[in-house]
Amino acid sequence: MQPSSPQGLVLRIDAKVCHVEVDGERRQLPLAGKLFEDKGHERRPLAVGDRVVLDATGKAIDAVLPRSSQLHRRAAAEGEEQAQVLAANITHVLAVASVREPAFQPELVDGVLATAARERIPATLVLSKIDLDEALAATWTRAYADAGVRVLGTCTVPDRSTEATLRELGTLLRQNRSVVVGLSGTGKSSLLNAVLPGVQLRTGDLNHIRQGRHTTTHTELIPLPGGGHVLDTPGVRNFHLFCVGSQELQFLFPEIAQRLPHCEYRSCLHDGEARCAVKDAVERGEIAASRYRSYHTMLQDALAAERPGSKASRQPARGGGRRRPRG
Ligand SMILES: Nc1nc2c(ncn2[C@@H]2O[C@H](COP(=O)(O)OP(=O)(O)OP(=O)(O)O)[C@@H](O)[C@H]2O)c(=O)[nH]1
Ligand SMILES: [Mg+2]
Ligand SMILES: [Zn+2]
Repeated sequence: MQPSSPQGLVLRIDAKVCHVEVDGERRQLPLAGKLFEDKGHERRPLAVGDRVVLDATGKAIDAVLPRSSQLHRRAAAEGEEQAQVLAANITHVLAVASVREPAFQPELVDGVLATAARERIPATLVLSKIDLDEALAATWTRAYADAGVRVLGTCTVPDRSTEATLRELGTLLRQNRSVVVGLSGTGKSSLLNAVLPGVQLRTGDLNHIRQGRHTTTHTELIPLPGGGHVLDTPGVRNFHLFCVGSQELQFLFPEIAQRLPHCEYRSCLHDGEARCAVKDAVERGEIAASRYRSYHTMLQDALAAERPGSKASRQPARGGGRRRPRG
């Protein structure tokens, strides 16, 4: 690589072209075949947020620079296990989940939070549409506060908007390069519009979303006027951890790992072992049942993947994969 090779920042990736910011100007560059040669277990050779080096012509991407962080999930692909990188070089993850419409999905939220924890990226749960059910919002807020997660309850409906939490969100966004992740229709784009002056993203109506159509169709990196960047993403339907060992998993759930010293067995996986402090804490309501269910589902997945000769981890976890927690 020549020291003078121009560098760029990936703002958006379409089917055949990649939008790259180079010296303050936006260029659309083809995805050169050579990038696919060494993409390892990743489904795509680069992600939004990547820094890239262009070739001498400035018209092709020559290389992707090492990432400081990435948010990735297990891709729903056939054959070999693959990771889908949703965003690269981010400093903050916003998991957006609405209280209702669509209903709160703990497994998805916990998948995002666990992935962020694994990458050591700070994360915040944005509990959106709290106007639709304040009691339920309070229940979820408590469950995640018990897990040591920062929760911001928000409403963006004019006249009912939660000004203090929206301000706090604005501050977080300006201080970070954040990625916003959640189900379609949870109000991700609405939040960015409400918080960031001058940002006018398209937002959807729920009928459209109920038919399975997303409003935001591309991940796009948006530079913010007061500093920071944010990546708005299309809704995801699930968020499965990519390759996590069964022993490692509990450390992605702080309230579970915290109890391990009180379990009878030092190698306790909190999966039915005798005298398990996690089981006791769940029974006493000190750990949210939904959090434990998420952990348990992910654990069965990890154990299945570790079995010799198993190509298992893409299959639904034993007993837990399709179960909907009662909340
Ligand atoms: N009641 C209520 N509705 C909201 C709130 N925020 C957003 N909505 C509505 O939720 C719907 C979806 O909002 P979007 O911002 O497009 O959702 P999104 O998460 O960006 O959806 P995708 O781009 O498809 O992933 C719209 O009809 C919004 O008006 C809120 O705080 N309260
Ligand atoms: Mg959107
Ligand atoms: Zn235990």
